[in-house]
Amino acid sequence: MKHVILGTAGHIDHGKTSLVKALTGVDTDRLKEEKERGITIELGFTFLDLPSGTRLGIIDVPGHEKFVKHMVAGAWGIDLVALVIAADEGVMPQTREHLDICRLLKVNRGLVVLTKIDLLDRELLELVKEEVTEIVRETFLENAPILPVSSVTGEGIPQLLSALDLLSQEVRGRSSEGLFRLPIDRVFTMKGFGTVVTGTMISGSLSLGETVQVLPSSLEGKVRNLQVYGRSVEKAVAGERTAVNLQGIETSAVERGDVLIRPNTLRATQLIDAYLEYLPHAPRSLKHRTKQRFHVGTTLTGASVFLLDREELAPGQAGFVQLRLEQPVVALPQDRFVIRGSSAIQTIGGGVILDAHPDKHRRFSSSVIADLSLLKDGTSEQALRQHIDHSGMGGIALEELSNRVEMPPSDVQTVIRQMVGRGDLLFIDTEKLKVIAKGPYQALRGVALAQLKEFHQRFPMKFGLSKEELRTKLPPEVDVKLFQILISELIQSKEVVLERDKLRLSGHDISSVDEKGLAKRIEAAVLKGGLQPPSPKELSEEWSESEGEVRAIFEHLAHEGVLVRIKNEIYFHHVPFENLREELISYLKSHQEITTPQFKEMTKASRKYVIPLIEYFDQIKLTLRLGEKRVLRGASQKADKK
Ligand SMILES: Nc1nc2c(ncn2[C@@H]2O[C@H](COP(=O)(O)OP(=O)(O)OP(=O)(O)O)[C@@H](O)[C@H]2O)c(=O)[nH]1
Ligand SMILES: [Mg+2]
Repeated sequence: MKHVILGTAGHIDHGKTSLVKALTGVDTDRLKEEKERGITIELGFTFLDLPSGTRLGIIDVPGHEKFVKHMVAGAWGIDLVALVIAADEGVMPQTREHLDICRLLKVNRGLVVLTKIDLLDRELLELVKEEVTEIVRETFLENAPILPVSSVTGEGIPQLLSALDLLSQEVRGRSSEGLFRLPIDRVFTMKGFGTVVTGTMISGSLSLGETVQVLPSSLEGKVRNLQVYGRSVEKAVAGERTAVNLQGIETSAVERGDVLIRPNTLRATQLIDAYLEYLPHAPRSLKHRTKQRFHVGTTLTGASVFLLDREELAPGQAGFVQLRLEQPVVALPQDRFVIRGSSAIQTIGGGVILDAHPDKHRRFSSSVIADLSLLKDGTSEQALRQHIDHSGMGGIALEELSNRVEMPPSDVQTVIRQMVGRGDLLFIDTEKLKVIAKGPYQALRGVALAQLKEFHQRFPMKFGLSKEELRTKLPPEVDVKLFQILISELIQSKEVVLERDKLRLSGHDISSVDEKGLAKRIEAAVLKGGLQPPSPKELSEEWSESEGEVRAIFEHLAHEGVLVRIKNEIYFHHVPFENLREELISYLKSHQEITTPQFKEMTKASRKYVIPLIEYFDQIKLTLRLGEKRVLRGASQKADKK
């Protein structure tokens, strides 16, 4: 069954509620105060099945100027409006204001109903029609039908029904593909059931038993019962008036203006970029940074309006603004909003949300304005691309993107995969669908290479730096996964070498920076030392060279295999070391074992070298210590096996 939502609009006492009753038989004024005062205060809800079979949900709004905020909440998300004008009174202030609100909210279909025609002459009716034609000029109601009715006699009601039926055919169904979102317009307790919230489902769908979350409080509950127009259903979809019985959430913890979502699919925001249309009959120019009332969904909060592209906004002008909100709200790009004045309370403007999670902007920045222009006039896909490009070196995940564009997450996914396929993006995390754009990735790569280069320049004698050290030199938003991808890619492309846990540029070569020829001198000195070689400290003191530099070259030479590092301060030249090793092996082969004094005799070195040396042979598993003696490891194993 097709579902279409109709909202009433119009000045106080012009017969909106009576009209709804004439159409449906239901009196939507339920409150005692409403009955006593004969006015509507809260939103009223009912529905009607049209001859074609479409189910028409009806939201009746109050006309009283004090309750315009309720009217905005009611009108947000309607498909059709019935602008109600009492024929005996004609156009009045809230007639215009409600029309403005509908226009700003981009309600784009509706009709005008002239009520109370039983109270006046037909000639006068023509005059009222002229007045109506005047106010709807250049609005979405310009060519809309004008239907004279009497809710008392029933005259004109059948014609109104047909007109509504016809209009309903033109309404496009909402996408149930998008993120589930239900701006709450009523909260109450149902005896034996607990908390019930109602609203018009803006997008997506919801099923019985699902877990839902209330924003901005983030409270979670379960869908215990689900109703659409008073009938229990398994599943409710976008466009339907939905009542959700929530298990696990107190009635007092929810209020009108909250939004029901699936947990963690959307985040509330207090900073919004928007395109604001300032109404031609606003009383004065809108100055930068003034505080106004901001309506979105069923929420109302205070907002400071930062004008991004001009000093002030004159009546009739439009411009880019950044709204800083007093309370967090849930919003998505393409959502419409209304601004009402904070002192003289009247509707002064409204427009479209462009980004619900922007950065704070500098004013008069041409790049900011260019970006916002694209969000305003471009396609969702272009907007998506822009957000990915701007997400910088940290990349951006699907969940965040779903908060930034008006696109079902499944579509976002498709576009991301296409862009990855084309090489425009790189996956950082295929599970979370986190991506980084090519530009920022290249920039990140540049930063990493520059950091390595700088390190080599500062410490020419060091091989390189550890992965962790390099990571601390990159922007903090770069996560572990991205870092791993970057390092592997740099190694694969042979621009960077990973050796002994150190990263270095492949072109970095210590000998090329050793201008003093220290490496040669050290090699000679250590070779000359034979089995009693000088330490880095001794040489640096003897030659008055920097100890760090000398030590780095020792390390380098050890790395190159010229020296053998036995212990911290003890390096042997590989030639005497190899000779010793050969001698030891042949000794053990003929004598089976060797004591430390015998080994000392073999080396002719002092204990300072002898002990570390023999321990080193144990360590490299050439020898095996058995009490005071050493044997060849292989030989002892053979002996064991026997
Ligand atoms: N004679 C006549 N009276 C009507 C008609 N429609 C409404 N009325 C009367 O006008 C008064 C106001 O009607 P409502 O339907 O409450 O007006 P409303 O637009 O809902 O008012 P608010 O919700 O407070 O803005 C009531 O006394 C109705 O009986 C009509 O078609 N003919
Ligand atoms: Mg009413």
